[in-house]
Amino acid sequence: MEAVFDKIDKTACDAYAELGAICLRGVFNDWIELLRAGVARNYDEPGPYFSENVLPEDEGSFWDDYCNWERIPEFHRFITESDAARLAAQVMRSDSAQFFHDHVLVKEPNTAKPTPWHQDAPYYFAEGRQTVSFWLPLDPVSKQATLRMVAASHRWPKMLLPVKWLDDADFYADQSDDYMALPDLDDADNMETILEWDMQPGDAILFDFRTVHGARGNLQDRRRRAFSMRWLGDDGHYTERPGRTSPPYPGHDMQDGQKLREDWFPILWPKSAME
Ligand SMILES: O=C(O)CCC(=O)C(=O)O
Repeated sequence: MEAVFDKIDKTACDAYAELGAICLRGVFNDWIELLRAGVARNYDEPGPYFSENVLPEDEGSFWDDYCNWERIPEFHRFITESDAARLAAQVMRSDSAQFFHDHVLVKEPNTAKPTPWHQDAPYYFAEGRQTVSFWLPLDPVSKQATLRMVAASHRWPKMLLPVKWLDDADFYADQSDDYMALPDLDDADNMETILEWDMQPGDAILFDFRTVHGARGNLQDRRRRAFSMRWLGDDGHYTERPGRTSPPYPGHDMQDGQKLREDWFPILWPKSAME
């Protein structure tokens, strides 16, 4: 299954709705240097949520940080001035695109630590039928190191139990029947299709908040820097989870079912919504 496009048209939207993930080629070529500079600044000036996901006794480094776009000018510029908001609205088949948050994920060379299979939705307090994350590699990535998607998993009947990346411990203390355990994706009986693409800087994977995804370690001899963005469409709203979400946004003061507050989560498409 290819699911590779160079623009968002009806076929790309249909593939996104059906598979929960597509790869877009070459859409952000002009922004890579700026984003690399932002990642370097993020490392030098970490935010309160900066975390290392490799245990001290293990080799390599897999760090991530999020919710920094308002203080890192390179991220702010990319999010507000690139085509991302328009592409997000188009692929979600939504009139609007509301920005949720940014996320930087860097795997240094020779880091065996995989990114566990997971869905983003159960970690978030934001949900809806119209959602999209963009994952932009800022270095070339082979299929061995790229982000991998389980096709059509956004339509699984229950969400996966969220886990902590450092040690796979349960993310919420109080688990309810709303969640299910991860099926064995290597079991031939499950017949899941894994979507994975060799990628170049400028390409992006677009995926639904409910699509199951993960990555192998980075055993390449180069870094694997990635910049992610999360967007919500017209039906995006706040939902209660059984504990502190990721990201947490303390003091957000939103109630179940409410649209996310626009002073923290701006609507960036249509452009007129910004005026
Ligand atoms: O970069 C990675 O390894 C994981 C990325 C991811 O899970 C995400 O962007 O939601």
